[in-house]
Amino acid sequence: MAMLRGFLLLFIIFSMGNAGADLAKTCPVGWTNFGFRCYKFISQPANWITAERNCQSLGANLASVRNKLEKNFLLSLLPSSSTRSWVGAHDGVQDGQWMWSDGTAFLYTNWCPGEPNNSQTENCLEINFSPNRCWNNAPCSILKSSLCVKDLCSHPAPQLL
Ligand SMILES: [Ca+2]
Ligand SMILES: [Ca+2]
Repeated sequence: MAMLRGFLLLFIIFSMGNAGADLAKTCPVGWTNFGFRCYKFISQPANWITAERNCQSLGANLASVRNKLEKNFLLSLLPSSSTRSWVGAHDGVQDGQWMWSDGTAFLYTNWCPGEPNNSQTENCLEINFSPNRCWNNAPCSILKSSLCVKDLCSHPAPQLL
């Protein structure tokens, strides 16, 4: 009976046409789904801008964080509790004005106590800093692992030429 219900559910889903197709969307191989986005941990150490460009080459950006659930999920992607990793926020345009590279509004934060500090020299955001696994601003030139994000339903940009 449970099996029959399962088949029925599948039938209903696939009968929904485009809606069914959307439900069936999955992240590319090597990416992990959370919510409506796909995430990838990049172990190769890089400075912040190189890490962002690398994410862009994969059709993504350095990860933005919108809430506590996403913050915790990103931590779960790190190979150890001491792996400090770049995400997509910087205040390089204007000191103290933090922005996410993917355009997400910078609203949720998880700064460590006393952070962000050294406002002129630390313009990029790393996660998993200190035993509290909170956020730190650090010099963008430091080499770290990184986390990329892209939308589950994103499509390649149309070729203009
Ligand atoms: Ca700064
Ligand atoms: Ca700092």
